[in-house]
Amino acid sequence: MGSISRREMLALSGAALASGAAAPAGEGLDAVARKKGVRFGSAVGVGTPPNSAFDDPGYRALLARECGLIVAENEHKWYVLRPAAERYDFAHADRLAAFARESGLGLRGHTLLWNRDEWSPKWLATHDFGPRPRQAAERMLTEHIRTVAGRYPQMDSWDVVNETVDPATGELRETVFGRILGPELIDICFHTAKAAAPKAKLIYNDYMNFGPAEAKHRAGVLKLLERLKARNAPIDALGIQGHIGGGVDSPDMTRFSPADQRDWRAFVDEVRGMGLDLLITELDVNDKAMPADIPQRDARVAGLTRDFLDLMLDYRELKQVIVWGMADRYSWLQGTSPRPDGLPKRPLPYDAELRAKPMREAIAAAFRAAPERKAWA
Ligand code: 9MR
Repeated sequence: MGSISRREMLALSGAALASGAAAPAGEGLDAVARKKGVRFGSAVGVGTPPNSAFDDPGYRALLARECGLIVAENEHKWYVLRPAAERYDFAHADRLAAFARESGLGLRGHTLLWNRDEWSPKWLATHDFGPRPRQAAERMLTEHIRTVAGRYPQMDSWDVVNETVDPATGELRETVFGRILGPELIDICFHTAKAAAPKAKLIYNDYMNFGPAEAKHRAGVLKLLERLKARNAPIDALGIQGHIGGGVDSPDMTRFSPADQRDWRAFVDEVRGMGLDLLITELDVNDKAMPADIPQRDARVAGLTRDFLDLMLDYRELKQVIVWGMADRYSWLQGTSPRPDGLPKRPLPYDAELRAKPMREAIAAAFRAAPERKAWA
C-alpha cells in the first residue's frame, strides 16, 4: 500500500476516534471476497456534493481499506469528459486514476456510452452531423471510445454501453446515435472497445430489476444480449446494477418474494446460458419505504443485501460486487425521491460519519458463505 494510503488510514482512524466510530477489525471486504474468487469495490465521485466523496480523506482511506477496485461515479461520462464537441476534459478522471494507482486499487470504467439523451452533453442534441451523418456519427463515437479507453489502459473492465434498453418497451431507446446508426450502434461500441482496450472485460450494464413491473426490461436486455452474441460482438459480462429496495412492497421486507426470486433466477440463467459472466455494478438499497427507526431500517437494508448477494453469489459467473458508494452521506439517493419523513436515507455499508453499518457485515457474511469460483485473471 502506498504512502498516501497509510497517511489517509491515519486520518481515518483520527476521524473515527473523533466521532466515536471504529472501522471493523480484521480484513477488508475485498480481502474476504478474494478468498472466493470475487472482487469488491465502490464508486467514488469527484465534484460537487453529494458527489464530492473524493475530497474527504477519511473516505479515501475507507476505499483503500475495504476495496480492491474503484469506479468513477460520473467522471467518465460524456457530459463530464466532453464539455464541447471538440474538447475533452480529463481532469477529474485523471485524479481518480492517480489515486487508484497510488493506493494499489484496480479501476473499472463507467461508461463509454450512456445511450440516453438526457445524460448526454447538451451540445450533442443539436450537433450537425453534416451531409453524411452515418459516417460522421460513427467517427465521433469510435474516436471517443478510442481516446477514452486508450487513455486508461489499466481498466479492469468497461461498461461499454449503459442502459440502452427502454424499460417501458424492452426496445432500444431512441437516442441521437441510435437514430442515425440503428441497432448496429451497440456492435460498433463493443468492437471499438475491444480494439482500444484489449485487456479489459467488456460489459453491458443496466438496471433491470426484480418484480413483474421489470419483466419487459429483463426481456429487452436478454434480446439485446442474444443479438450481440449472435453477431459475435466481444462482450464478456452483464453488469447488473443492483439498485435494490425501490420496488419492495412492504416496509418489513428483508427477502425477495419466492415468485420474484424465481423470475429473477430464470433471467440470470438465460444470461449464463449465453456464456456471459456477471457483475453487480452499483449495489445500494433504497430505504425510502422502510421504517424511520434506525436499527430497524438498517436491519432491513442488511437483510435485503444479504438475500440479494446470497442469490447472486450462488452463480460462479459472478466475479465482482461493486457498491454505488461506501457511505450514506455521499449516496445519489439522498437527492432522488426523498423519504416522506424527510430523514436522510441509509442505503450504503457505512453511515454519514463513516461508521460501519449492518449492511457492511451482511456483505462480508455473504462473501464468507459464498462458493469458490475462478477469479477473473
Ligand atoms: O450516482 C450518479 C449521480 O451522481 C449522477 O448525478 C447521475 C447522473 O449522471 O448518475 C448517477 O449514477 C447512475 C449511473 O451512472 C447509472 N446507473 C444509475 C445510477 C444512479 O442514477
